[in-house]
Amino acid sequence: MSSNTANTQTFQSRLDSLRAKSEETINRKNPVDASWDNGIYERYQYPAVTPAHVPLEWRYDLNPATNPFLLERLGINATFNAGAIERDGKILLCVRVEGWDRKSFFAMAESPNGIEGFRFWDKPCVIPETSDPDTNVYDMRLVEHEDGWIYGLFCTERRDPSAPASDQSSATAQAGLVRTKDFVNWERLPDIKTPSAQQRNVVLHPEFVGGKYALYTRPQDGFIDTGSGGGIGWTFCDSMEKAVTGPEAIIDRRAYHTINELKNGQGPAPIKTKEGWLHLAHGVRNTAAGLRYVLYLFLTDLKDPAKVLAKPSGYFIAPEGPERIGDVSNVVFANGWVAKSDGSVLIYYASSDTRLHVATSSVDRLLDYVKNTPADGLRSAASVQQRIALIENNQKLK
Ligand code: M1P
Repeated sequence: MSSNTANTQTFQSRLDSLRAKSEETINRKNPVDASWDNGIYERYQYPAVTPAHVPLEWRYDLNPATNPFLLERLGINATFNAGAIERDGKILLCVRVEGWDRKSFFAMAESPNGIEGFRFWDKPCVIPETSDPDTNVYDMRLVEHEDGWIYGLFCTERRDPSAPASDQSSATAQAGLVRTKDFVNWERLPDIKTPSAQQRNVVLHPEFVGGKYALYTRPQDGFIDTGSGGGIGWTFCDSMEKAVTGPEAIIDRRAYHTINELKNGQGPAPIKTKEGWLHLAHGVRNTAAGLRYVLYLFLTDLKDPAKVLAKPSGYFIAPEGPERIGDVSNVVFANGWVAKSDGSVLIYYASSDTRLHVATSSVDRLLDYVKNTPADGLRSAASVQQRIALIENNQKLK
């Protein structure tokens, strides 16, 4: 047998095995994780989208003449922080895909039920650049606005132009903007301008408020530290084609010794319910082991989405078990969820900047959780009193 024949056989059998593994991952059933039961939401046994879901055609040169060893030339490091939307009964995700080269890009993946079977479309999204090219783009929030467009708001990151040549890590973050009707053709609009030095986690409210576009922002002085930025901001602009916002009012303020003492950010656009706008956000605190990112919920007024009506103490989702470990450990982050017409809610959260999970709940359960869970007492003594009230009420049931 010539060495060429041997190579061809190895190539074909490896390719068959890679294809079989890829299909196995995509077609894997994803049962509820029975070991998890807090009544608020279900977790699932497997992540919904992993690097192994990314098509082989995106990673390997499949031509035996140019890649005889079938090397993975353009590997995928992570699939996480996805925007989400329902279309024709299917769930579409705009996934943050990160290559081995550290660059993130967006790619659409779809599933018939939003729990399993996520398959990427043929090619990643092509996002046009502005005259000031993005170095990195990530964390798209998909918002179907009442003006008829689907907007994608994302973070555009560039090197800090004021950094000396010796500093190759200082960056600036701003809110990039695209719109689409089909998730294939993306029209790039100018970056959103706000009064703040930097922005991340900017989200469009799905309805006009007082005839204007309304935005959740996250004012920040620097790339990592929010500095004087006090929390989740709220602002308006007249147009999305040249979005220049007014001042940012802080609607959900950071507070000492809480889950969001260091920073926070709006997750996806809020869900409209009969009792108010339901918000999913992330909060960050400092620990001896580094930053810890968790998710929390709050409810705002239907007529005035900037007015907080209820906010439970503590976190809603925190990293559990293997979710705790990854590229940036001890992180959960969410920028996509879907409220279905049957009242169920699909929540897409990523763990440790590495892979994407789904959790499920319902609008009714989430509203109950948000309205009836005690607010943060902000002191140990107040927390003890909350627990004693709970215990004494339960004792009366005996
Ligand atoms: O690494 C954790 C997260 O860090 C950033 O979030 P924030 O802007 O709140 O600090 C984002 O880069 C996010 O993508 C990432 O998951």
